[in-house]
Amino acid sequence: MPSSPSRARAPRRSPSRAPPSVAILDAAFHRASLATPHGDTKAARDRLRARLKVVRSTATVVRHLRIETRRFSPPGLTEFETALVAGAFGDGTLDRSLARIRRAEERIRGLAREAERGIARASSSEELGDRVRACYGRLASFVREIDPDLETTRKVVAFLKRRPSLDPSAPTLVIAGFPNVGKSSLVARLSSARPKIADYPFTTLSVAVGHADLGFDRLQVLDTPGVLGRAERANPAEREATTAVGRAATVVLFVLDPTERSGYSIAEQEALLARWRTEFPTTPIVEVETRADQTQRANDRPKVSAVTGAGIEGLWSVLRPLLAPRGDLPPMEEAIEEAPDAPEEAEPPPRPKRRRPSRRESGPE
Ligand SMILES: Nc1nc2c(ncn2[C@@H]2O[C@H](COP(=O)(O)OP(=O)(O)O)[C@@H](O)[C@H]2O)c(=O)[nH]1
Ligand SMILES: [Mg+2]
Repeated sequence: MPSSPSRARAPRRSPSRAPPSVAILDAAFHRASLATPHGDTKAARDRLRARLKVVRSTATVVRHLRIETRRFSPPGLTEFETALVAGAFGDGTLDRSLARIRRAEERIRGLAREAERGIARASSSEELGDRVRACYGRLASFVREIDPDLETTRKVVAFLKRRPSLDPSAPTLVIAGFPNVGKSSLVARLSSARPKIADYPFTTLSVAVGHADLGFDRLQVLDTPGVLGRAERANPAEREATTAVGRAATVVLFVLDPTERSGYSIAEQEALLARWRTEFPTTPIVEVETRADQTQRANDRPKVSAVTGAGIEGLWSVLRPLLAPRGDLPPMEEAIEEAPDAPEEAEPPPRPKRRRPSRRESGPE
C-alpha cells in the first residue's frame, strides 16, 4: 500500500498507555510486601505484619496521589494558566478531577483506620489475612475509580509544560491579530523570542513567550496563534489566543496587514479589532500596520516593517508608557520606590576550599 512512511507505521503502544492506577497499586503492594515485623511470638509478628501492610499500602497510594496533583497545590496555577486549561479542557473539568482525587484520599485514610481496628480485634491468622485482603481490594477499587481523573491531571500537566510560564507581576505585551499577518515576525523584532515564521496561516499553534528590556522592567512578549473573525467556531488555537488577549495582556498589540497578502481583507481584520475592543473594554489595545516595506496607507496608525525594521523604534515609544506606567521616572527613583522594606537575604559567603571535607560537613545541604 503506497503511503507516507509516517502513516505506514503501526500505532505505538507505549507502557504509559496503562491506566495510572496500575503503577500506583504495584508500588503500594510491593512496598507493603517488604514488611518484616519483629516480635516474640508468631501471633504478634503476624498481627504486626498485617498492620504494616495496611499502613504501607495506603500511605504509598496517598503519597502518589499527592505527587500526581503537586502542580496544583499552592501556589497553584496562575489566572492565565487556569483560563488556558479551562479553554482547552472545558470549564471546571480540572477542578472536578482534583476534587475526586481529594475525596479518594479521604476514603483511603478512612479505609486504613477501619482495617487497623479490624486487625487489632482479629483472633486468628486467617482473620488477619482476610482483613488485609479486604483492605487491598477496596484500596484497588478506590484508585481505579479515579483513573480518568489522574489521566486528566496528567494531560493538564503535559499541556502546561508546553506553554510558557508568565510572571504575573511583570508586564505582558500580547501580539495578536489575523493569521499570517506578520505577528511572529514582529515578536522576533520586539523580543528575544525566535518564533517560527512562514507564509501560511496557523504556523503558530500555541502561545509562546519572548522577553524584552523596558529599561527597568522586564517585558514578556507573547506571540499568539492567528484568530479569524468567527467567535462561535473558534478552534483551540484561536481560543488560546483570545484567552491571552483577555487574561494575560497588560497591552495588546493588534497587528494589521494592509497589503491583504496574508489572505485576509482589511475589513475582516478591522471587524475582529472592533469585537475585541467591545469584549475587553479595559485592556489597552495598540493598533499597528505592518509590511510597511510593501504598502503604507494614509492613517494615524504606527507603521512598521518586520523585514527592514522600519518604524520599530517609533512603535516602542507608543508601547513603553503603556507597559511601564512609571517609565517616565528615572530608573533610580523607580528602583528606590519599588525596593522591598525588608532586606533581601544575603548570599552566604563562599566556603573555603578544602581537600577533604569532614564527614559532618558533607551532609545534605
Ligand atoms: N514584506 C514583509 N513581509 C512580512 C512582514 N512581516 C511578516 N512578513 C511575512 O509574512 C509571512 C507571515 O509572517 P508570520 O510572522 O509568520 O505571520 P503570523 O502568522 O501572523 O505570525 C511571512 O512570510 C513573513 O516573512 C513585513 O513587515 N514585510
Ligand atoms: Mg505566527
